[in-house]
Amino acid sequence: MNAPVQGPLSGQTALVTGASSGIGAACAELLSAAGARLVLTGRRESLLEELAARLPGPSHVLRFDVSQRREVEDALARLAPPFAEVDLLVNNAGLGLGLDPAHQGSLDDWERMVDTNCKGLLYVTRALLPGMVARNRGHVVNIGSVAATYPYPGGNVYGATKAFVHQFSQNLKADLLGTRVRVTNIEPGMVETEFSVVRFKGDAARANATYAGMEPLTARDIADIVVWTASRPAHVNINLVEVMPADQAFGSFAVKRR
Ligand code: NDP
Ligand code: 8X3
Repeated sequence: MNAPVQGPLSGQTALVTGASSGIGAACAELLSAAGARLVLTGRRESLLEELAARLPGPSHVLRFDVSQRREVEDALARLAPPFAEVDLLVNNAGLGLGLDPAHQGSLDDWERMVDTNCKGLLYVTRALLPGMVARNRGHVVNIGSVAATYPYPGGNVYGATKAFVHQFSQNLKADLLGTRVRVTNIEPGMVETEFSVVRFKGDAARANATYAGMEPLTARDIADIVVWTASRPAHVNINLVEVMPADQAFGSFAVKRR
């Protein structure tokens, strides 16, 4: 195993869900460079092993599907020292599926988004939070989305799952008052990752078109923010960070004229 790296997060253990690609992988890289030991989770174990091999510091791979409650509980219960005491949980695993209007949307897709983005985040959080409270030390960083606040056609259930993340983050903060456990919700706009390939079910041309002619955020831009929030002094809680590319903004209200 790699030797620990000296940095602002030295001695801390960070668990990242969805570390096999995109924002999660970038978080793992920057958190490792900042000194944290990493628990890398996701379903694609081979990608997690490749990531572990290129991290500068120590890490442990844990394969589980966040949407499967027993899998989550069993996997996290197997964590052994020095990885068992998680200081920083990055709830990043998530997905959007489709952009169909609600009356044509796939219920299967909707269920998967709810099971992953909402229930999965709850399973992991509920499993790790008691330890953080008992140690009176910890930080939950949720990856929400601008879609939580700003609706767009076809965003229906994806946006609603991220609104859930937004509200749950704030309610967590309320429950954790009096403890030294922090809660942060980071809400990005367009970030070029595998997100759109997943949303359009492998249609690479449609995914690429999403970012054509503009400069999206990178996964590293979001990981930078995660490391920044995690390395603030223990008495500072960054509640919410909303971030967009300079090339993205809000639309006006749509009006149907007859
Ligand atoms: P990617 O598709 O690149 O990464 C998604 C990650 O989530 C993968 O590592 C995947 O791992 C993991 N994941 C998905 N489903 C599950 C599951 N059931 N169990 C465990 N892990 C799962 O996309 P991003 O990096 O862009 O997405 C990360 C987060 O950022 C998501 O929550 C997304 O909603 C959010 N976000 C993304 C934006 C963007 O524009 N890209 C903007 C705003 C928010 P594996 O397949 O190995 O399980
Ligand atoms: C992903 C960004 O704008 O496609 O959360 O909803 S967006």
